[in-house]
Amino acid sequence: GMKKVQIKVTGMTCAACSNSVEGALLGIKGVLKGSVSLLQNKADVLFDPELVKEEDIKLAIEDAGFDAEVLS
Ligand code: 9UX
Repeated sequence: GMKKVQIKVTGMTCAACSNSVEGALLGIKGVLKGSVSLLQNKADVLFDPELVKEEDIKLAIEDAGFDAEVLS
């Protein structure tokens, strides 16, 4: 089944930042949905745990240039 994870994302200062995080999330094989809140410094991600791990999602956000911490 699918899993959800909430990730704290820091370093986003504008809507283009949150859009690029969202693009990075949606570019990961195994991520079905990714919505990023600039104001709440959060990303909600729906993913297939058979294809991708929470840690990989965190690393993809960091590769996009932001700090990320898995919350749940
Ligand atoms: Mo504009 Mo957001 O450079 O980094 S995309 S502040």
